[in-house]
Amino acid sequence: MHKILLDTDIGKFSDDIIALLFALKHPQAELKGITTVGEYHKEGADCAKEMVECAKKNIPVYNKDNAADFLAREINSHKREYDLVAIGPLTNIASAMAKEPDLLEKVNATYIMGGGVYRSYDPYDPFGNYTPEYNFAQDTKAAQTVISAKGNKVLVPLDATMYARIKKEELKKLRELGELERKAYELSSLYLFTEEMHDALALMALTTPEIFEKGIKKMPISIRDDGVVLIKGTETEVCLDFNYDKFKEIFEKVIYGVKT
Ligand SMILES: [Ca+2]
Repeated sequence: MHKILLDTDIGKFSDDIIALLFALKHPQAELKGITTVGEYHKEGADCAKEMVECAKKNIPVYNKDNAADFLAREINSHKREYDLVAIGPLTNIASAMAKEPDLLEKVNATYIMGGGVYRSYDPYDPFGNYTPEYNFAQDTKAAQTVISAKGNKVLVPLDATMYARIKKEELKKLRELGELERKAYELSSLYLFTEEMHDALALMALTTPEIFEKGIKKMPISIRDDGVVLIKGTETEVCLDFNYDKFKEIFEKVIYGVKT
């Protein structure tokens, strides 16, 4: 069983909601805490609480104001028991590291959705500019702190996540399933919807790394002051490529299936 701490900017993006649904439904995943980050961290915490309630689980939810304390305390008292999955800007993780500098060495691994290695720009830039990926660009200092830290880190960048597409039309299926799935669909429609399941793919790097058949590479990584990923620096495992059919199969099984 994977014991997971999920740090998410769920208050802005729908793919975080689908990722949370994935974590709640995955038979080998046990969510031990959710922390929210980013500009909409308060709305995000409310949204996560609604999902947790619908799933009839008892999972603590903290927002940016108290996330660092929770993460530092929880990880410190469960050394090497947890995996940390960060699917938003890395503000909370860096703040927790300010309290516990060797935080990332006290988890099994830290999974990070962020950046782009060979594709270092955000395809959603409204002006069509080649700007760096959102999570890293939002808090570059935090991203630099996390990426340069010791500990096992697995980066899931845009190079892979841009191809983890699920059509919005297809997700309408969620309305016909249980209460939790319906809630996930309703909440998704309140937020910026992306067909790329960036964040669910980051969770799959933990739960089913075999889908990255060719793609997990140890690379030296650092982050430039504007958020661009450089291929020099601290050793990080990077998921560059995955098998789409396997991704889709797992996505459907977990998201539309019944948790056993
Ligand atoms: Ca996110």
